[in-house]
Amino acid sequence: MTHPVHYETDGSIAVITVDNPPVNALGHAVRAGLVDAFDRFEEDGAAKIAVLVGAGRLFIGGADISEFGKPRREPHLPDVIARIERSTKPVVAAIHGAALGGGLEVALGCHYRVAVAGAKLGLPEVTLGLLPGAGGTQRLPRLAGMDAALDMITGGKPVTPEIAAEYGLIDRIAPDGEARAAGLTYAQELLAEGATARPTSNLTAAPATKDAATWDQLLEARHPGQISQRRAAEAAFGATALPFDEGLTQERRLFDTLMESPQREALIHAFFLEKRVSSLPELKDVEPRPLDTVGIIGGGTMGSGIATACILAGIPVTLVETTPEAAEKAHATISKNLDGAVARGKMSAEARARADLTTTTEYQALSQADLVIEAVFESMNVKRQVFGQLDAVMKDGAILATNTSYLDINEIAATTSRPADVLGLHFFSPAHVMRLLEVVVADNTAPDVVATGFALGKRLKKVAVRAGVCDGFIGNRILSHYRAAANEMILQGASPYQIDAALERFGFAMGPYKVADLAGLDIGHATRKRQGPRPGVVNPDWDDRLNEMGRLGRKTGRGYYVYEDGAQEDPEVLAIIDEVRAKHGITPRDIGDDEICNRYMAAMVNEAARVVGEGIAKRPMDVDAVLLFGYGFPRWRGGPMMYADQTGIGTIRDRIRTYAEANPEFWRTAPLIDELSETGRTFGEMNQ
Ligand code: 3H9
Repeated sequence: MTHPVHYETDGSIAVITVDNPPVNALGHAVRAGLVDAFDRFEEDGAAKIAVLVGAGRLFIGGADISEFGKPRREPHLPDVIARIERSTKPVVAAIHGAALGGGLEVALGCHYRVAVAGAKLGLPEVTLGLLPGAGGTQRLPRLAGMDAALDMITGGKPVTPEIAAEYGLIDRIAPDGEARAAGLTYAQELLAEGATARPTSNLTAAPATKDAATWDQLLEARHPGQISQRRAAEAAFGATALPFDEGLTQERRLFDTLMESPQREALIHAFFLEKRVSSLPELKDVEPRPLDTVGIIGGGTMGSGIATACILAGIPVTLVETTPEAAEKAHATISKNLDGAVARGKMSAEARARADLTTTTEYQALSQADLVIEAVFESMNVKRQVFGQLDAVMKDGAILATNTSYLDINEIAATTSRPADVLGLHFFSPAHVMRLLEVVVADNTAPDVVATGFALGKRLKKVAVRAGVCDGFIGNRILSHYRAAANEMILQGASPYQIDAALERFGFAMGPYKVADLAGLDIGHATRKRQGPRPGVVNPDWDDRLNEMGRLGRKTGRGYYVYEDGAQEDPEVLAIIDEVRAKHGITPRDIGDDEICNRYMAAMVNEAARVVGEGIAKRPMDVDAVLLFGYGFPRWRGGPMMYADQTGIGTIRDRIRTYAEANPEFWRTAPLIDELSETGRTFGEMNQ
């Protein structure tokens, strides 16, 4: 292996390059290499100034996250940065691409900073459940002042060179170009000026406008239940309250507390699974098919959203609708979505001008498409018809995909003469916004068709997860089960509002009844009718009543909530629920928030374990990804399987057994839960 830190000289300038692909992470060899390089610079009489650069596409992506949780090896990053800052000759950081986390902290330890236009500079540690632990909380405030530093440290979002320059975090911006050249130019100028070493730790931080207690309250309100943001602010306030060294000691202590926290474990799990779920061992050597043009059938919300997602990724789209009016309407919807993307800075005006969208009523227009995604009404008869027409017009080797959310894809595939070319691509609404894509593999789907599904996911910047065929695939199948557990709690005495509030406090973006209102109560109603009676599942008669009353949720202004000045609770709904309880002879009991969360999560984990046990999801992390990226599961809890591991699978099993006393048919433990509880293995171990 070549050494990941190079030292060379260019006249009187030492150029120190971090070369550790793919992101120049500060693993052990890099840290040791940096200390050696800066020792050498100190002793190199010919070198008067040093330029630190990163090889490849960025400066330094941060500490090596894969080392977290393993025994620490010297030199530690704070000591490496102290070594750089202690250099008696000036050091310039020349930043391109990104300087993130420990990468930015290294730059802060340098004496001068130049960033190439377009670079991202940030401290994203809080998004990993951590805080900047290599002096970032002490050096950034000394350069940028407390207000800007607190924003960056607790928000975790990177800033542009322009903003960084405004904050005083960098000294200059180099126009487009190479970091090395920008660093050399700046170093030459500094030499000519006779510039000297300029340790950031010698500076004094401009005080914060708001005090520490106010920041703490603000962060608790902004990130309820999460600890990293508050600890990060606490550390940063050391920059004005304490001498530099004591501030560093406090930072380290708080960093270590976070390193041990379950939230850190969950957030780093979420970071890695975003990439890992789409790497499937069985597809390692499989080449995807070409993917230059996409066809879409149906221009409703889903079809238009999928078309928008494809165009945003630069893929030409041909969309087929049944009538010219419908085709025109779809065209208008997609155009509006794209204009919105330009307004939000998600698409350039040039890319908007190049957007390649055709809407038509002719299936024949799809004859040369590489992939067609059907997004029509959820009826097997309609799908049969569509797939028959596609089979007739599409070229050999093209892929026929369905966006169905529950229909049997084997049955759909069987209606064509080419079942190997058929798969499910299940998008989530709005399809150009939601990150999740379930790639549903039917019995006869060819491996290169699956690989193309994942390739599409990558191009659309989605988190693509493999799922097998069953009613609801991974996500909607599990959802049906935990929704049933919530309905059981309503029947027993909880109100929908209490359930929503408890689960929102747990960390869900929205409680299940607000979600139901958003999706439309008619949708949930239709699903239940289709599924028919299920063992142990209570029929929510109140929901039938709300449907009959035309209370379909947000779209009608009323559902579980009344939508006037936000979502308001409604006594009428509670009265309907009371009537239902009375009809069943149920005396409501008090159900506390803990019980609500425990039951809901037990139902979710139990069904998820069945989904994994049956091979619908290949690995527990696939379930975590689906719930995190498609169902508003709190990222800092890492997904239901991570939650189960952290809670203890035996504890979840015991809870299920307790709930089973009243409803044994619904609360049967999944075989995998029994097996893991008995062997002491975890879901996490199954991911290895
Ligand atoms: C920190 O710094 C703590 C310090 O304050 C204190 C320490 C004492 N480590 O995203 P990509 C992998 S915390 C290890 O596709 P891009 C990634 O998993 C750290 N691995 O590239 C992927 O692996 P694979 C703070 C990492 O060009 C591969 O590299 N830093 C790390 O689209 C390529 O990644 C962050 O939070 C890492 N730090 O984007 C930055 N980073 O190929 C996190 C990436 O096997 N990283 N990998 O799937 C990022 O935001 C992006 O990766 C980055 C590059 C913008 C850097």
